[in-house]
Amino acid sequence: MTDDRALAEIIAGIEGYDSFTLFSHVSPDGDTLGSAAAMCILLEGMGKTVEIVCEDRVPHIYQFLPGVDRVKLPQDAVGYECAVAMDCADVQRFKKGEYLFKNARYSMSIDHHFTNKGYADANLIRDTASATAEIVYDIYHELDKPITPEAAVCIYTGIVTDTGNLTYSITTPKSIRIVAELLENGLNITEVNRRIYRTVPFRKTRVQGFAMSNMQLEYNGTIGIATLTVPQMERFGATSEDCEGIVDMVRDVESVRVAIFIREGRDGTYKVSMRSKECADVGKIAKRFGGGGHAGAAGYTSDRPLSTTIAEILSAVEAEMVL
Ligand SMILES: [Mn+2]
Repeated sequence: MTDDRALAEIIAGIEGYDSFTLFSHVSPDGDTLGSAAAMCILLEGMGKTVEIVCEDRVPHIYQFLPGVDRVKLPQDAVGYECAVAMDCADVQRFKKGEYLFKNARYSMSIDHHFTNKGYADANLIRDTASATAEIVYDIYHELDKPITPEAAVCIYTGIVTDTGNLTYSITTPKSIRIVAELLENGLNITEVNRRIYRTVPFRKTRVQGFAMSNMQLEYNGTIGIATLTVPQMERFGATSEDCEGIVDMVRDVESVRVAIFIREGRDGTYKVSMRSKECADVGKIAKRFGGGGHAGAAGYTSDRPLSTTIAEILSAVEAEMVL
């Protein structure tokens, strides 16, 4: 199906139904929440009834997004006529909300993950978009609806969080043009950036400092590895959300080509996150261990002891690295 045809189907779905359940994925990020919130503003502006559903609670840093205080857990949702998945590459991303999605009269998927196979009745998948929020921006234009100041904050948040503040390779001239247009319409980027990047809980700064000072370098400094156990996190009163970004700090060390961060979960398993500077396909490695992701960023869950998990991932990365 052509992209024009897919967009036309999405527009027909928006115009044809009166009530919508929007889905953000498990472990919600700025794009899945920003694009769902922007979509919610658009639909409500058209007089529709809308709810947003997510398996997990909205992380502290995204609670400033307009409307996300209304995000419901799947068990609290009504389940409206039309289900719309925002930034969800597959149905596993809904977790418990999957039955709601499948029971809707009509379903749509709006996404930019190239792995999205089109599981809905209508699928608008653009892997050239830096963020799903960029596609929502296009939907506003297609419907000729003005982007309200609230919607601008949501779209901007989706784009900047998925592009590493407009610096990752997925950033396109179009991403920056959209941001420029939002700025022309009065978006306060200083304020939004302060909320996303410069409003850090003290416990987060402390637990990240702890993880960094215990970081190890392996294989001539080309692999960086940081770990955190539950007791270590408890020392700082830190949650899993406070550990976001540690793997990126490991990646940023000059000699590091592949970064690994291993965090113990409450259930005793270990969450392994990886980043690669184009010298090993970490998505391939993660897949071998039952996880997923891209060549540059991927992860999986290990139910082996910590020492075994470290040994396994180090040898897998070493075997995969091309320096
Ligand atoms: Mn995204």
